[in-house]
Amino acid sequence: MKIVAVEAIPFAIPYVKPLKFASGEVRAAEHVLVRVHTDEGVIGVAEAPPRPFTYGETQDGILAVIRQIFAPQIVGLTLTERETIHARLARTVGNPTAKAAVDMAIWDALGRTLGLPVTALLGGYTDHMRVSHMLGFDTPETMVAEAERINDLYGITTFKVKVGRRPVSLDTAVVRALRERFGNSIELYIDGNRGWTAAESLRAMNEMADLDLLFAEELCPADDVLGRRWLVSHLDIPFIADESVPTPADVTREIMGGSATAVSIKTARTGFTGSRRVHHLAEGLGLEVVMGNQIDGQLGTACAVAFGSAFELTSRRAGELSNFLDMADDLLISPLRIHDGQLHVPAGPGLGIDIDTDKLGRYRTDK
Ligand code: MUC
Ligand code: MG
Repeated sequence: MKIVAVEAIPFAIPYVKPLKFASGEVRAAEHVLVRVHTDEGVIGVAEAPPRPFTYGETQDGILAVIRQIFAPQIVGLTLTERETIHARLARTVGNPTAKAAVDMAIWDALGRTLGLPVTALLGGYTDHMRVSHMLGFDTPETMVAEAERINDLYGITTFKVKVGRRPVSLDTAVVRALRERFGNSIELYIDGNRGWTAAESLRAMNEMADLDLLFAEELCPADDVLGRRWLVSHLDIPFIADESVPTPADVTREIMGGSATAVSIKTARTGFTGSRRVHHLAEGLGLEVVMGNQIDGQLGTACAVAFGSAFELTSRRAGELSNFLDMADDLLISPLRIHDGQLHVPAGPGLGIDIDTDKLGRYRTDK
């Protein structure tokens, strides 16, 4: 079970439909595949999605930090020394998706070595989650049409609407159009990616008071400390902290400071080891939790559903597990399939997935 090598491989797969939101836009999955090799010939995998506009990580930066800093710190340790590995990676501030991918590839290698699914090792609560789909910026008509398409094709009935950084009236018109088209047959919530001020956020929330929103996520920046606390104190639905809580300590700060009342857990940024910590913290504090999506490919989504299904709290709400639908292709031999609004955890040891080496050969950008 000794780790003998950690590889970081850049790849790029275009999006058929780019996703636009208040803090940025994604047109291609320019991610990093991490492969952890053991002395028994087992290979664990995971992917790191750079989000420069959120965490400041870039594809080149992820390759460098894994190859030059993280790999030398963990080669020679065994797969069961996960807390030692976590402590060594945690010495470096930031770099959340690079750390998370290394952590999850180690869990995958451990599961494959033991012949057990990672989801069972984590908690084994259930084998599937309901899926929530993210609707990126467009006109109200186009966003309603997209929700109809996703609902028809995949049976998805929960939608997260991206808002912020464009006229508030346009965003509220989108949410109103969705509610009018689908009535109470769908769940709706919004994510501002810090695009509004606290005052704009409250005005928008008041305008949408009759639209039965489930949650409001990261509407204004957490650094507007008093403004955000004021906003959250005026809301009667949970306010989800997402990019303001990349670590468990950030969760404590935001929740205890009154700047959020719910948490988005993203395995892409806290891996399995850190996401467990966030889950336990949320459970202890009695917080709502949503499994978020860092605009992951299928490998990242397999990680999110493995974790989300492992616990009662994380599987309660629909998880954001469908961004990969907008990609032109992916790396897995057996693609993930969403049916009846649900995604099942791939069966099998580790993450239950295998990388298609032909596809990796086609999309890797280092050869
Ligand atoms: C989300 O929930 O915010 C967009 C930016 C980011 O960091 O994650 C995505 C989705
Ligand atoms: Mg978000």
